[in-house]
Amino acid sequence: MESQYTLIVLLFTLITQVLAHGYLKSVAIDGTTYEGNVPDQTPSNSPIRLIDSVEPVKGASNPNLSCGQDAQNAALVVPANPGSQVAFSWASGGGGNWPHNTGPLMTYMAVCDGTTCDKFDASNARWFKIDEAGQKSDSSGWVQADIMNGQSYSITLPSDIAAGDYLIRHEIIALQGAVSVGGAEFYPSCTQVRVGGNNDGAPNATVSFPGAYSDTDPGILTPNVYNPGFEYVFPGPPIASIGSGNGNNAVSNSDAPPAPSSTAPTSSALPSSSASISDVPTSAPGPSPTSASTSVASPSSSSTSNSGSCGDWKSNDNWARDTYRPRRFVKTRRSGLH
Ligand SMILES: [Cu+2]
Repeated sequence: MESQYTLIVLLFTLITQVLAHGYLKSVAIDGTTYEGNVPDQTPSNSPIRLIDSVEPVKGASNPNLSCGQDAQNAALVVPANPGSQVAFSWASGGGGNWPHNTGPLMTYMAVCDGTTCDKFDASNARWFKIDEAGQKSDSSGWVQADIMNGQSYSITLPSDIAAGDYLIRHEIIALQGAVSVGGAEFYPSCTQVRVGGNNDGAPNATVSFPGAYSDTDPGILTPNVYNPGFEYVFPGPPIASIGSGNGNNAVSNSDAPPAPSSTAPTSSALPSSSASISDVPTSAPGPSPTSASTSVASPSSSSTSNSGSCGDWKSNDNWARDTYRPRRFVKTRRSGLH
């Protein structure tokens, strides 16, 4: 009898731990949606590389930091263009909304050098950052909280990028456990695209994964993340500048130590309007708050108490949100996310 009870408790704990993590569920490029694969299931045709677990990647030197947990090459390389809109939709391991609300979203690209992306080994990739989103400029919380509320996150591919096959590495870092070294949760994803056009733009610098982050970076070890006035410093390189003058030499001139983005020449290269949160296309208008500040207030305040480890459901009220959440917020959105 007692052992049965123990088993039930154990199973329940395992289930809620899985629910408390997540993965990239789908990608939409200029309005065409490509479903990803449920982690550890038989892969179907997708441009999103299949990972084998919804658990986070831990540790900045983890080889899985490139494309996620034991990521397999995907079957499809899907069309995109310079300036394409790419929208990323995340889900929890249980299929509900993404369960975390604190930490950055960052997006990188890498040329699939010498081959097509369905055959490219991501450990050789030379990555350049094209977007980053952290705290909202109006101090209403993190952009990641909007993902938890069921929204997708959109970026614009660089308008002058050269034609060819690329991996798009879109990543969420969840910081609720990042009060100690190694506590940050990395959720990398890789999507295989073929950029058309006849531009010749290349990035001014590239980095490797692992390599671009350190476990003690101020954006990865964040003991003060829930303190009032906390200002986030993005890890990794600054957003790359893409120019035809950079040429291919710049691409191979890689592995320079990443500069902290606070000291780097950052935002001039990035049109600040290029990134936006948008509603999940399938969501229906509901009786939800239409003001962004109102609807963000509740997730960000719940995050304050959500400082335990991700899998600890007792300190994480999000598991219930995953399981029972009956609706999605639809909200009017303005620019100025950076
Ligand atoms: Cu998690």
